Amino acid sequence: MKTNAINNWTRMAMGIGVTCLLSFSSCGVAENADEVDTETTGAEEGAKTDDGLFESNEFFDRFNTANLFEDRDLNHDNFLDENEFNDSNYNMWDTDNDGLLEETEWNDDVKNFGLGDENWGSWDANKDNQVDRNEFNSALKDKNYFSAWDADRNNKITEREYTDGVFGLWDDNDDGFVEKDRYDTHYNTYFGD
Ligand SMILES: [Ca+2]
Ligand SMILES: [Ca+2]
Ligand SMILES: [Ca+2]
Ligand SMILES: [Ca+2]
Repeated sequence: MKTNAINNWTRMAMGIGVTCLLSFSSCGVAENADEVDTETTGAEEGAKTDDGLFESNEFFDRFNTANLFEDRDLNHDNFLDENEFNDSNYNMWDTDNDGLLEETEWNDDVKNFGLGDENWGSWDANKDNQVDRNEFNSALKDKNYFSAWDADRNNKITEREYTDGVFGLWDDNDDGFVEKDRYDTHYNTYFGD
């Protein structure tokens, strides 16, 4: 009896497996498996959300799902070169999207992107009260800013290097977590719609 029962289960499992191969839509097991995965992830995220803490993987996943790296990688080679990196940073730092970087935006940006003690006057080289793209690029170059993000020093920034870089800057005390309020504020300011 026992053996028969096992055989029956084996046949059933194989039957389901064949159904799975033939049609994903009719595959209850695969759907359930997906649901389990999602639920597990959701539970983990829920726990972190309840704790009010976010970690770098969650930021990577969110960034990746929203195709934000693709938006920045203009030549679609899966890396950001220095021009792509600088251009996208300029757009991001221009939080009111008027095409110019003003001192009020810049004050927050230098803090939020790891450049704390900076002098506006030295960035706005021609003193017209805006930092244009050329001024921005030369300021970043002076600080070797691109290299600091390029963790493996191959002159190209991967999506992971990029999101870990951003997350690291938001994680003030380097404990691998960012508080929900802080995370949401930064995310919406710089990566929101
Ligand atoms: Ca690229
Ligand atoms: Ca602006
Ligand atoms: Ca200027
Ligand atoms: Ca790299």
